[in-house]
Amino acid sequence: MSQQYRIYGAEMSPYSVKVRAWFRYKGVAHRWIVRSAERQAEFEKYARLPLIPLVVTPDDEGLQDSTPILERLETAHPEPSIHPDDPVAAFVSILLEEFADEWGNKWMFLYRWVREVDRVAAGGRLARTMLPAQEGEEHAASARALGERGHGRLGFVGSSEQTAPQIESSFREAIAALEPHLARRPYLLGGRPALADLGLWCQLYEAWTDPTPGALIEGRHPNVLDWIQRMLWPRAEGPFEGWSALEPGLMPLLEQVGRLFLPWSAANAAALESGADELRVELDGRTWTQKPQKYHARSLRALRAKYASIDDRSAIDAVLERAGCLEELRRA
Ligand SMILES: N[C@@H](CCC(=O)N[C@@H](CS)C(=O)NCC(=O)O)C(=O)O
Repeated sequence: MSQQYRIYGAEMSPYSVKVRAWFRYKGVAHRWIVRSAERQAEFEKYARLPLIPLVVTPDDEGLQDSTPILERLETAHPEPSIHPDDPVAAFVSILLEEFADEWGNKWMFLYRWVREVDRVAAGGRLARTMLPAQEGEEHAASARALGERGHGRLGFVGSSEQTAPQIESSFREAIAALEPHLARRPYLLGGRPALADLGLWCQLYEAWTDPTPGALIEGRHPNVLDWIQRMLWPRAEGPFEGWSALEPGLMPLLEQVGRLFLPWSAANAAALESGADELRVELDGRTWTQKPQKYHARSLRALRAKYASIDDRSAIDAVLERAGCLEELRRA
């Protein structure tokens, strides 16, 4: 038995750096192990699924899937909490994490693989991580193959020629909304990082490492850039703020949740339920079609269960109503 947690992950994997940022914030001892071909046997000993991150506890238990990993770790190491006491801010933080994991991931994945400049850069970095012994022509060939593989997988996140403009405008809108909000506070909910920071940051951090979205962030969003760098080693600089101080800055993001993410996620779940092999939904006046994905339906159920378990929903309901999020969350 080792005293430390182990994280099998990669710098280019948003959910891996999300979990690592939690460990760094909490000061919980951990070893970061880059998942590569050389570590495959060790990885498979603990992993149920071929996905990173994989966290191995000091008791040698393997954990996967970043949201349940964080829930489990937070129970074991509750201080300082990543959940604010203010019940409205606490649920908004959970909602923004879900939005980031399931929708913000589309930003990151689309920008990484759709254009040649980003695909070349990401393919090269990924080849170095996964196949570190390769050099020269061999490395170049792997980089190309990984770039093509990424490009070929764009459909899994619902990205297509039809949906790409909407995904890209959603990204630009999100960073534009974050910029003034983060000019006034170091983290999304005030003086310390919350679950929402971990979720949203990891997608934007990854986007920032790719040339096209990196330029969009760096060119006009200096406060978002500072936050991206701050979140690599997050620390408590002050208390969380109450919801009333946060609402003006976070409302534009919540409105995106209500306008794009929740209707999309609900349509995905409905398509799976009816056995349809295509989901088709009008999002903000544009048609979106893709192959439905089981994973998102499961996490939407978990989100609705968290909403339903809140005892007194009067304050949160007023906010969710204003943001256009209430109806979809209430559905059983
Ligand atoms: N929902 C999971 C997602 C994990 C995930 O999708 N990991 C990706 C990298 S970020 C992966 O391991 N992909 C394997 C592959 O691309 O082969 C989580 O939150 O941890």
